[in-house]
Amino acid sequence: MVRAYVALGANLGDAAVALRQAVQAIGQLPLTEVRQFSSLYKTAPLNTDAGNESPAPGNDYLNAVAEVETSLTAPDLLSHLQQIEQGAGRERSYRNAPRTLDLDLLLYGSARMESEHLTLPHPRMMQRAFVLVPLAEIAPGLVSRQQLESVATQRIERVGKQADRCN
Ligand code: A4P
Ligand code: MG
Repeated sequence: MVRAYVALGANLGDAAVALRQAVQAIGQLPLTEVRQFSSLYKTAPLNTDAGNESPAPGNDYLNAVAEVETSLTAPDLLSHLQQIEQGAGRERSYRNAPRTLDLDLLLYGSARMESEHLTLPHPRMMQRAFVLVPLAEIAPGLVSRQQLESVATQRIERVGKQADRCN
């Protein structure tokens, strides 16, 4: 089993319901268990183009991070996550478009890889409070104080605590 971290985000429709349904769906994937699910966080929309996260127009997002243990390979896990996105009615209209559900694979054990479809660790995770704050909540050893300070200007507010164990 490999420990992996998945970022969840939504800013269309009932985002809280979308995130809760998504973590349930992740827990039902083959060879996969959800170990922890962070609080939900209300976050200011960021334009994530060019690796330079800046404020963007649009609704606030809800974001969270889940810790899973899986025996799926990283590409298989990503492909299952994309199927869950599709099931939530996501249309890939354009980059950074508002979305009913976005699932990004942040970390897969200590794997490092860069392929057409999958880069690990997720290349922009360290620039995003909406990833680092919920990740630090459930895996404090993975995020340093300096990393949190570097995203401290990005607006983020905790809105709901989840049960620690979801399986
Ligand atoms: N891909 C490569 N590596 C990965 C990985 N580690 N995890 C590829 C997930 N996907 C990975 O993703 C584009 C392609 O990245 C996929 O084909 C996949 O094979 P996508 O989900 O289709 O498109 P996207 O979500 O529009 O792009 P991306 O890069 O995931 O967008 P971002 O960078 O995640 O930004 N503001 C707030 N506050 N909260 C948010 O959640 N999210 C975004 C989306 C923008 N602003 C936000 C938030
Ligand atoms: Mg994505």
